[in-house]
Amino acid sequence: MKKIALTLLLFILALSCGGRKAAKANTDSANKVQVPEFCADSAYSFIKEQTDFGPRVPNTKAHDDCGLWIASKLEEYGAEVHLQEFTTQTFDKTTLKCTNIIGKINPNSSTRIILCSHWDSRPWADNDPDPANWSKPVDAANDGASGVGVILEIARQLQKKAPQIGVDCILVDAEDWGPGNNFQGRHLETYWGLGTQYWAKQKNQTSYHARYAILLDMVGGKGAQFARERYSVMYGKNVVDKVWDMAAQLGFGSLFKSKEGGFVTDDHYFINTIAKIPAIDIIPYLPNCKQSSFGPTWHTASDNIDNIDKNVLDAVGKTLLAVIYNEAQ
Ligand code: AHN
Ligand code: ZN
Repeated sequence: MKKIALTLLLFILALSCGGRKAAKANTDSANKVQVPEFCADSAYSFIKEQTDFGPRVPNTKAHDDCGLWIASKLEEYGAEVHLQEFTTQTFDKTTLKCTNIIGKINPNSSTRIILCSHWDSRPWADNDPDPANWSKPVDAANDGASGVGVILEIARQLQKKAPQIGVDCILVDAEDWGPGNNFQGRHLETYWGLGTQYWAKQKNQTSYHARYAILLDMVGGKGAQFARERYSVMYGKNVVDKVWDMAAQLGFGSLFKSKEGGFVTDDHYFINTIAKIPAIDIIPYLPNCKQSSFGPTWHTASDNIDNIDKNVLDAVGKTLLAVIYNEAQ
């Protein structure tokens, strides 16, 4: 019975993506950019597979099991996988056993770009309207799994059609164990992005370099809109222009707004300041949303699979693949 259900699911997936060429957004004859193949159903199923493990909070079995699953998917799609294990201390003096998962596509190419996302879940839904949820971990379908899901689907597509450049998928751990609203002490940037800080310091011991990095953070929420985040503009304006121009050319200008957003302390901040690689952040900016400018489900119990929108995944995935295929050696 289970096997039949799985076969049926794969069949539906094949029907929904495989057959038709993705040319819908490209009917304008003046538009010379080819819309790459990207299957939002597949990205969605990668998100669901992560949330099915349970919240991926560091120091839990769900976290460790999901990390191995992510690594196995990158391997399946032909990437050279490195697990960077480390321990780190949080603002509340918890010691975490963590892993950054690195998947290198075209490992021998000297010209490289980075796609980055955190894969851990926040341990507390401390922005939930109901205080009963403040101590519960977050499913993190959007704030964690969405970026990983889009990157895994990009890796799957790159195996079918190789890019000219190398692509490093860097899935960082321990981004989201930062202090919440009720924290009494001073809020430091370094409380966030612990996995990225570790990766960037290690990187500085090597000769590794990348042309630029693109961080995907909460790229699947219903009603998402992406503005030009300010640290991204400050450190990587040409990369922001490249990505936002491509989105507009593909017909996704209603999601990728040309206005400026706020300054966000996120993984890209440490790639810029420690690793010195220009890094931008694709992150929602909804200044009129009363729960959070990151969207209504941010750090709440509602950040689950029901609030993921395939159209948002589709826009982000196609835009990034088009940027990657456009990049020359
Ligand atoms: C702060 O709230 C300081 N930074 C947001 C970074 C973040 C948390 N991204 C996802 N969750
Ligand atoms: Zn978060």
